[in-house]
Amino acid sequence: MELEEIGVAMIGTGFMGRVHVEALRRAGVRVVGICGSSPKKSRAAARQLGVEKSYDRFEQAIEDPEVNAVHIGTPNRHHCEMASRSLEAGKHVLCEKPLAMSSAESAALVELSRQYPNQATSVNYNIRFYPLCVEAQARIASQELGEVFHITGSYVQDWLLWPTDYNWRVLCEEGGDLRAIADIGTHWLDLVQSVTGLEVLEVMADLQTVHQVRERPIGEVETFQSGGQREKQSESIHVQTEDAGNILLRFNHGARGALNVSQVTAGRKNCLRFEIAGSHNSLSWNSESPNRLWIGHRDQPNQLLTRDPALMSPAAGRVADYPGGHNEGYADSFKHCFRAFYAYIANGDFEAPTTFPTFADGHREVMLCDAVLESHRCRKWVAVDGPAS
Ligand code: SOE
Repeated sequence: MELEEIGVAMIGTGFMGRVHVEALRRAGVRVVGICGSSPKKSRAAARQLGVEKSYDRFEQAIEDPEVNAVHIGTPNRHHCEMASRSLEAGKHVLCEKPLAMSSAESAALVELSRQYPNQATSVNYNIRFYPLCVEAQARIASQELGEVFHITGSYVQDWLLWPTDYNWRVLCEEGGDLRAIADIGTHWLDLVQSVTGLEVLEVMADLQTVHQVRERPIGEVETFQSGGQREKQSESIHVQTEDAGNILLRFNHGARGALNVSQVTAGRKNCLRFEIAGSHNSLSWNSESPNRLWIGHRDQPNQLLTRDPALMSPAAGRVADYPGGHNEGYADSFKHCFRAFYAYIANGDFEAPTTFPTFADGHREVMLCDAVLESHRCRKWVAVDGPAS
């Protein structure tokens, strides 16, 4: 199947709906229709984004013969059912993270996807596709760092800093028992495992709910929305999900790590940082200045590599579309993730190795979340269940 023949239905009209539609088009993939939580929202999104069809109901999207693939960008509680029904309807599926509300659900999705070997499935860990993250991966694979000793870092944001900040993600019924860890912590965990090739085996977690009561505006609130919503009428709600957490990590091959996650760190808008210390060099990267990779040396001056296809490995060059000095960032990482997914579908060899995060990776992240929650509750080290992906 040619890339231009592939049609996509986008489910979800919030922040992710907009980002996916734009990135799909930049990847050369046609968006056939969009579906929101009400016919009115579907119509409004189709109009704003210039999408041909608006679906009144999810069923219309998966029954549409023009649709080959479904993108799911809804609150987490819908992921499992929508992904299952899309697979059963014969569609390829790309789902937002976390893949499901529980590891029972994500395991069932992996199992179901095996019954449809000619349909591709992916979970959107887009950060893997920043060029300098691929560069870090290539340098580690070529042994430039030597043995990896430890991996530290954080993923911090401030959009839920105030008790008047609210979004569906704070409710466990909508997003799952874990919030900050599942929403952004799993991005970091997926990224460092993909960059280093190591796997997290055990975790020791301490979670923190800063605001046990939040003010929920009457009406709807978008991710990252602020300001106006505080003037709206609101009601107090009890919050059980965590605003922040610290996790000690044990990887295979003896590597150790530590991760700090927070959605209440003033001034950090959307900041993922990692530092990887190896026996020869270290590497450090920050998503808020994504076009620079710091390379640390013991016996010579440190280096700062600016993203430039001419100066990076071929693998990193493949996910950099612009010359050095022409910054690429967040939106481009989605484009490259989707490009990898649709190149695989267009190629039609569903036994070929995948170059994008799969449902198995998504399931592994949900199992990591289970271990984090158990560790926090029991105040002890917990092994991550099941085989690594
Ligand atoms: C909200 O925390 C959020 O939109 C995440 O859900 C995304 O995965 C991340 O890219 C930005 O922040």
